[in-house]
Amino acid sequence: MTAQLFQPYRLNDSLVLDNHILMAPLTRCMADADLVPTQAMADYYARRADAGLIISEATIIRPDGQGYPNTPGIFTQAQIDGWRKVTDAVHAKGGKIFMQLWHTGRVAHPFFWGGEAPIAPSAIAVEGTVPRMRELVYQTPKAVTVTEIAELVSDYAKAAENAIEAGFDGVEIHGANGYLIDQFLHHDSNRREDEYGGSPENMSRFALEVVDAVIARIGHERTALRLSPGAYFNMAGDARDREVFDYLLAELEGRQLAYLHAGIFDDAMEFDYLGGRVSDYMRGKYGKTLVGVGSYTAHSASLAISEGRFNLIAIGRPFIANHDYVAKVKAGSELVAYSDEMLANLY
Ligand code: FNR
Ligand code: 8K6
Repeated sequence: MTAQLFQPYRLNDSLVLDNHILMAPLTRCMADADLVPTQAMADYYARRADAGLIISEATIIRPDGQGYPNTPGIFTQAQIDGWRKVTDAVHAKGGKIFMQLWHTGRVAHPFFWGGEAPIAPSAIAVEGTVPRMRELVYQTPKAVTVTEIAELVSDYAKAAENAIEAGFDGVEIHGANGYLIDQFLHHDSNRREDEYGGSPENMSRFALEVVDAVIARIGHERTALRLSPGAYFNMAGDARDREVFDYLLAELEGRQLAYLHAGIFDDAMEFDYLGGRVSDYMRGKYGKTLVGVGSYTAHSASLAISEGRFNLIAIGRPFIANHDYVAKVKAGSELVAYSDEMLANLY
């Protein structure tokens, strides 16, 4: 039943994956104090090199993008060199790896970089406190100016260039899960009245500028994007968000990305304003390579792929619990169940 998962998949002329299973991006908060990847991280990723493609944990493009402790960066030479050890280790075992590029926007906390307020499309705070550091209350962000938006776009492109210098096979722009790019795409967090807010075209502008700047720097074959049309994390949904994503997905269809990736924890969740599941909504609007995700097993993913609901599957938590996930599924052996305590170490 799962045999087709182990067939190669052609993303484009320059990238053919050995199988249909991607390791989902998973924040582990294990970089060193300078946000440099460690040898333990290189070993952790190398143990998972038989995934068709590894997507790295979200990696911040600049200091004010940080929202959690010890998340790695890609804006200093030491970080580039640290990531080079990771990509060399993965490539030595025949694997492929993309870097996920991240700015957390209003979910950032100045505690981490010693600044004043975080930045976001509009001055609207997310409620609550930073996970694992509950003493840090989220602050009201400062609305970015148009000049600052242009700097952000150029910082994403520079981060993509740095990722290629560090040996990555490509990048996945993190446009999902309520972080900066997603904050422009939802009415809950974007109340702007300039050319970056108010209409589907304006609300999609920042996401498309980032995508186009990254494509211009490293090529469309090496550029991917993750999106969360369904608001579920750090974000409230709004029925008007639907037309923003309708517009954005139509624009993306013409851009020859390596792939488009859904951002959701459980794809059984249904969203009224999307008419059902996130993956089904995205499939309806986007005909090119789509990566499904969210509480799938190899069996349920295989079924979904055979039904044409998406093309590739990303696996998250089971890959934390089983470094040999691909080999185990292939052999039909039993998987270790994931539990949150496993986040304490990098095995
Ligand atoms: C995540 N997820 C996530 N997503 C993302 O885009 N960037 C990230 O850095 C992270 N980090 C992260 C850490 C941890 C501990 C978890 C559990 C999840 C979401 C992840 O990529 C995936 O979408 C979900 O875990 C759902 O897939 P599974 O776990 O059901 O296969
Ligand atoms: C310090 C931890 C850094 C975590 C980074 C982001 C991923 C957190 C995953 C925790 C699970 C959150 C689940 C939210 C699902 C909401 C479903 C309605």
